[in-house]
Amino acid sequence: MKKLNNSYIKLAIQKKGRLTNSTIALLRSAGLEFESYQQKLFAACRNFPLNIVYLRDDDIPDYVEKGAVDLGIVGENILIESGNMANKILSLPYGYCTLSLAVPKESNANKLSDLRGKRIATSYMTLALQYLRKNKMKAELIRINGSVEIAPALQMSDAIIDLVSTGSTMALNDLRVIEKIYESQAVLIGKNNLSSEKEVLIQKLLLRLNGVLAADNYKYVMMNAPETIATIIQTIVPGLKAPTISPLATPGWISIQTVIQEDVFWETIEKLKGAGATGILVLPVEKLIL
Ligand code: PRT
Ligand code: ZN
Repeated sequence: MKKLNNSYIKLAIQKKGRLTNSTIALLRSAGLEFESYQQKLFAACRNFPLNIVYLRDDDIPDYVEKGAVDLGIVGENILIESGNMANKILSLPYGYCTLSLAVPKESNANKLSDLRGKRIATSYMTLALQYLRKNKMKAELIRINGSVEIAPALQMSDAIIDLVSTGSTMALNDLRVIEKIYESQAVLIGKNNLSSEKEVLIQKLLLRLNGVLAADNYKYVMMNAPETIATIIQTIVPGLKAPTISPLATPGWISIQTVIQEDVFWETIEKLKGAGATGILVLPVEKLIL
């Protein structure tokens, strides 16, 4: 029987599913080199003391809590649903979805309280129960493990609670969302009370992951501007500390280099153009260590 090196940290990721590709892409862009073909159950990184273990997402929180692995990446909904005490360490920018309450299009129900005493099918019993309790609602929850969206058409239920990302599954099944219950995304989770050697390795891994995640939030920008507007430009793009400003060969003109946050990117570019900046050149940032 093959045993994993115990001095390495072990990270469980989804073997095959919605989080797999983004998780592997994130780990690779953090510089980790490992195999990821489908039949593999684990892979040792070639350039970091880390073993990657491929599991079903539902099993990951328990493996982490029991210490079989040190870290895991799952949907936050799965962590909460599992009810276990693994720690959330970092939110990751993928796996976005919303646990939602939906009814058949022709239903008269327009809010949760219209479903008093009715049947609601779901695979997410813990989150659904919390939601009913919080709203002091009595309804019958019916547990279904997959294809929940079919339950109303088969008269198994009057409503469903399920995850929605694009909304096309709901639309295809003639269902309409009436309430949003919980927003989820992928998260990195970890076991409590790890040895100090493992903590050191985890901090190193986090530095790499944070470097990639922070870089995704920024664009590197270079532009030219008349030096008379240098102060205005600095107020529009303060940069990480301050923008780099250097003179151009043309008298009275400067070149400015700085970073812009992705979520305010276009409005910042509009302000820069409005202020008089020209020749704006935008480059991706590969890593950013804050
Ligand atoms: O085999 P394994 O148990 O590992 O995988 P799984 O089939 O249980 O999970 P998987 O791969 O479907 O989802 C993994 C995680 O991705 C989930 O736990 C969520 O955190 C996250 N996620 C993001 C989603 C969705 N989006 C999503 N849309 N999980 C499921 N769905 C399903 C939803 O249940 C519904 O059936 O997709 C359908 C709706 O999608 P839209 O795009 O039509 O709205
Ligand atoms: Zn699953």
